[in-house]
Amino acid sequence: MYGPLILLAALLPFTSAQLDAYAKKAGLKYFGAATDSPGQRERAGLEASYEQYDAILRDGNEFGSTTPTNGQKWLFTEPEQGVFNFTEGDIVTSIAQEQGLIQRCHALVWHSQLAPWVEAASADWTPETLSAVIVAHVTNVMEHYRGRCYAWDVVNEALDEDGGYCDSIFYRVLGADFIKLAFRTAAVVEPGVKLYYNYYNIEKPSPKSDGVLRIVRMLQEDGIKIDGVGFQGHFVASRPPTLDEQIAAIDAYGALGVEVAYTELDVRQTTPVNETSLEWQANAYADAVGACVQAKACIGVTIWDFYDPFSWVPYTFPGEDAALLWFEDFAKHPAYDAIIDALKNGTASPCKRKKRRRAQMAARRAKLQ
Ligand code: 9MR
Repeated sequence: MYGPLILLAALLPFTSAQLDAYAKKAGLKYFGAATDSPGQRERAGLEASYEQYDAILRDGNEFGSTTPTNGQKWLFTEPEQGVFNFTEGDIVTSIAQEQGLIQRCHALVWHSQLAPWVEAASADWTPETLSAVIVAHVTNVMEHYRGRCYAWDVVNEALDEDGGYCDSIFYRVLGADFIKLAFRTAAVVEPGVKLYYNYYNIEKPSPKSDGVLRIVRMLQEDGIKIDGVGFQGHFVASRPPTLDEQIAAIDAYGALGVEVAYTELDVRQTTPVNETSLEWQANAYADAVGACVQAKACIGVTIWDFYDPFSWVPYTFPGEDAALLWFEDFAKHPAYDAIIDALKNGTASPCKRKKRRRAQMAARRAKLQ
C-alpha cells in the first residue's frame, strides 16, 4: 500500500534536480553561469533587476558556480594606476558567497577591457616598469579576492588564430615573459587557487589550440604553476566543434597534467531562430557538455550568463542572438533538456532529442498564439 508513496518520495529529489545537480551526479564539480552586476546591465540599457532572473541564478540546483562577466577586469579593478576599486566584482562575489557557489574569477591580465592608462602612448613602459605594473595588479586583485575563488583566469586570450602571440602592450614590451610573470606572481599570492589560461577557438585541435599547449609546456618547463585551461566555448549553432574533436582537445591538455573547464559556453544562432537552428544549438550544447562528462580532465561547465537579453552576442554579432538557455520570456531553450541528457548519458540521444524538441516547439507555439 505504501508502494506508490515510496516511489514518489524516491522521485521527489529528482523532480527539482537541475543543471548543477545533474552535473554533480555526472562527476563534474559544477555547472555554473556567469552573471553581471546590475550596474553593468543598466549601462547596457537593460532593466537592472529581474526577479525571475535572480530566482534562477540563486537556485542552488540550477547553478553551482558563477563568474563575474565584467566586474573583476582591469578596467574596473584598477581604473587608475594604484587606485583599486572592487565594487562591481564584489556584487557577484557576494552572491556567490550568500548562495555557497563556487566562484571562477575572471580575468587578471588581458589586453581587452584594460584600463586606458596601461595602453596610453605617454606611458612609455620599459620591461621593468610594466613588470611592476603587472605584479601590482595581480597581487592587489588576488589579495582582495583571497579565499573566494576556486580558480583565476590569470591570462586571457594571448594568441592569434594561427597560434602566434597577438599584439598587445604586454607582448610588445615583455614578449611571452608577461605570461610567465603573471602566473608566477599569482602562484605566490594565493598558492591554493587554481591558475588558468583561458581562450576561445581552442576547443578542437588547431594551430591555436597547439599554441595554448605550447604556453602550458613553456610554463611547466620553467617550473611555473599552471593548473588549468579554460575552453571559453563561444560556439555558432551551425558549425560547432564535434563531440570527438572536443574530447581530443581536452585529452591533449589532460596529457600535460592540467585540468580543463568550459568557462564561457554559449551557442549563438541567426535570428529569428527556427526549429532547425534550435536543434543545432541543442546538439552543440549537448556535445560540449557531453565532451566534458566523457573526457577525464574536464571538471566543470560555465555558461556565459543564462538569459538571452543579458548576452554579449547581439552587441558583437548583429543578426545573431538567442545563445543561452532561457529566452526573453523565461521559457527554456530545447538545449536545456539536451544538456540534462548529456549530463545523464555523456551525450544526447538523437531519438529522445527529436521527440523532446517537437514537444517543446509545440508548447512554445501554443504559448505564443
Ligand atoms: O560578456 C562580456 C561583455 O559584457 C563585454 O562587453 C565584453 C568586452 O569584450 O566581454 C565579454 O566577455 C568576454 C570575456 O571576458 C572573455 N571572452 C570573450 C567574452 C565575450 O566577448
